[in-house]
Amino acid sequence: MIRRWCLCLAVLSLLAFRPSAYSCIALPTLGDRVWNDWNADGIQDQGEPGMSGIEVKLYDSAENPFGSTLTNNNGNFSFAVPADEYYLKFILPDGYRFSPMEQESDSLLDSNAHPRTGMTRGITLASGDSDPTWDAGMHAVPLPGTVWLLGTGLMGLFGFRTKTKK
Ligand SMILES: [Ca+2]
Ligand SMILES: [Ca+2]
Repeated sequence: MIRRWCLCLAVLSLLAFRPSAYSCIALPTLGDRVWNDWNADGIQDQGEPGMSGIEVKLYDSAENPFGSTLTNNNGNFSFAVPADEYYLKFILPDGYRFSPMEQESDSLLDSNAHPRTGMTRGITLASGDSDPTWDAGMHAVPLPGTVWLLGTGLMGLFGFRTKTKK
């Protein structure tokens, strides 16, 4: 019993004189979301879902690769990195385009991927920062024939006769 108390006192003494032994230094973080921008306006509207499994690459201030990750089921991603300047690059899946960037004054809701390259502007992170304003809106490229089908639907709507099997 005495031995156990001695051990506890020894541990507490160490912690008391070395606060760094039990405190963690949190790295700055950045993120936040890739979403399916159904109306292609570059703004996260209510009901537009996140896109999972999208690759997001991180580059350092010299534009060297620094890391990469995939978005989760909600389309979210994040990096915890040392304070510095970084760039993100979002990788488009087949059949998608980027939405227009920075269309909204609310940076939590706008898209930050360049429509041609998928790269963001430089992101400066200082110690203790948490920046969840970096997003990418993507929308499906219409497949060939979509206009034809729409036209067919409109013709039906306006009373054109269609053949049906009896
Ligand atoms: Ca939208
Ligand atoms: Ca944003």
